[in-house]
Amino acid sequence: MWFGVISIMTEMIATASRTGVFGRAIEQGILSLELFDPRSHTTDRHQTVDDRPYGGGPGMVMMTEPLLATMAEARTRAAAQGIEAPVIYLSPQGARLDQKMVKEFAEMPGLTLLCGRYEGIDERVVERVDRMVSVGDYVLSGGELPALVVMDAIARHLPGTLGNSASAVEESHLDGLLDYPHYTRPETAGARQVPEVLTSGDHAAIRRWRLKQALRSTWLARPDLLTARVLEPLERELLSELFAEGLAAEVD
Ligand code: 4HQ
Repeated sequence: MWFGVISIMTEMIATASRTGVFGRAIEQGILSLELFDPRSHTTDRHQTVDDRPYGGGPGMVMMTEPLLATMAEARTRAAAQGIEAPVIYLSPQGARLDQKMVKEFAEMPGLTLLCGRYEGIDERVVERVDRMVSVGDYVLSGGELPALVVMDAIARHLPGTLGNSASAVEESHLDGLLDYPHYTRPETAGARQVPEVLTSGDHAAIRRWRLKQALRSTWLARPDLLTARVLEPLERELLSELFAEGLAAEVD
């Protein structure tokens, strides 16, 4: 998959993209990333990309010309590789990113992520983007972190990445639920023991325990996720058990 990122802070994207699942996906050629800086589409000595808002008020607004020229450059670069990469503007006014959207994006050949700074971008550029995506209801100082969030979540879904092979299969029956608790060595840490079932070697029992724990933490932290979900008979049974136990964490 091809990612183009339009940003006046390309170093932020470049640095993060060298690490973790993302960095490895690039090394393996599963992902390619191209950075586009609107400052390279300015003509003045100070490489100005922002100006004062019409109507007054605080802060600055990113100007149309450098952004539109950069979008054209990104489109040309993608097209040269036979890729169509719709432009997504990261904004709190966008549709909230969720796992369904991530999976949809992961099916696409490319995406161009447009990162704003200051108070945002001129509305005439907003009119030219294909979609707007938000990573949550809070205000950040730029779209770079949201762009990294979007790309990281997508990267895990691309065939061949670490996130894909192992967890994708497993995740299918836990989709839409919060994660179950994880343990590693030592078996005893302080006074706390690893739940016995996990060292039993009984894989069916482990699967059942994990599903039950996932249902428990989802019910406690995000009940809205459960009401949005069609529950399997086993899931109903495990939830009933949990309620009967008063949602206790462990029944040793
Ligand atoms: N931004 N989800 C960029 C955000 C944001 C979010 C604020 C985006 C500032 C210029 N983006 N503007 N939340 O807070 O995507």
